[in-house]
Amino acid sequence: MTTALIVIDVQKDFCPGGALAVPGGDDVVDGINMLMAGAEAVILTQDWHPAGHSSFASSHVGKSPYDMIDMPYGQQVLWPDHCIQGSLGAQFHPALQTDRADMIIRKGYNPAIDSYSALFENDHETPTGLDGYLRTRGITDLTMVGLALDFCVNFSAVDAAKKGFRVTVREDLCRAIDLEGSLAAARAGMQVAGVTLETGNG
Ligand code: VGL
Ligand code: ZN
Repeated sequence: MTTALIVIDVQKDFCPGGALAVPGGDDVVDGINMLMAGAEAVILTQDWHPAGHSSFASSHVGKSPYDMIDMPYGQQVLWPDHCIQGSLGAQFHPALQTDRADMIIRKGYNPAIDSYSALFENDHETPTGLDGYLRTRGITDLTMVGLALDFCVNFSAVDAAKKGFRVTVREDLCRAIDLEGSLAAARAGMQVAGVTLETGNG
């Protein structure tokens, strides 16, 4: 059994002052650094959108951030422009110990599809390649932390559990956006998928 720590989207744009700030997003950085220090394998994900990405409200006439839209792959929340490739906001939080990462996987680069999950784009079928990477390294167990608990952490945890990994989400090292009940729905969905939700010592 080998466990990897998956650090999801701890980027400037998801921290206070950023374009899509998650409340308390930067509070998790120190605890994640401590967890990384003792981890067997560390993978960072980085939300990485081209300008004009289809998940941005600004790409749709008459739409505002947090509106919903029907995409060919299902419903999609529209976001403020965020994590644009090469921008300052797409950088990792400056205090995150990125040197500990074995791999950094970028996602959301396809202009037509959003990608919350570290394993699949939002059509739930286009792979990012992370599943193969983990398997070829013999990784069986995943601990997930980061931003946002109800979007990218949630989608990543559920997809990984469906793929047969044993997944634990450390809720104390995540923060949520919580749009219209999205946090409660995410917790329920993760539990149904067999994800273990931990709050720290457990
Ligand atoms: C995320 C919304 C849009 C996340 C990424 O990291 O949870 N949320 N892009
Ligand atoms: Zn995004």
